[in-house]
Amino acid sequence: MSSNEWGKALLAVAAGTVVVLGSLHAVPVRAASPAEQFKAWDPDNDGTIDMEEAKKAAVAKFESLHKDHDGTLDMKELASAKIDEKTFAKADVDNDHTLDQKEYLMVVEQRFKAADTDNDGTLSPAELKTKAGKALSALLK
Ligand SMILES: [Ca+2]
Ligand SMILES: [Ca+2]
Ligand SMILES: [Ca+2]
Repeated sequence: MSSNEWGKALLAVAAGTVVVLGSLHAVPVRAASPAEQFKAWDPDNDGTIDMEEAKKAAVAKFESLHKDHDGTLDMKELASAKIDEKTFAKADVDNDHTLDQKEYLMVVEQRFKAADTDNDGTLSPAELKTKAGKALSALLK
């Protein structure tokens, strides 16, 4: 599937259209729909993601990226988290050119706050769909 098709699919979901991922065929591992994804990050099922829930998901992601189990992630391991060099450099407070879990969670915290546009301490599905919300999602999934 081309990235263009993905973009269209995401737009359709954002517009509230029901997209049956299966109909896009030939996806070897079926990706979770945004709604399913949201549910997975909202274990208390209150319809919003709070900081604790975001950090829990982020820790799970950190563990899954953490293939060599040395306690830190380098730029390469962080590829799917979409952390750019500038963010990386800022988050790497001990300057060892890797992010440990604490440093990773700092980025989560930053992006969470950026995405929480109404400043109520939680993220609604709508807030998660914003640019900042998507940047946060990349750290969680
Ligand atoms: Ca929740
Ligand atoms: Ca570091
Ligand atoms: Ca909010």
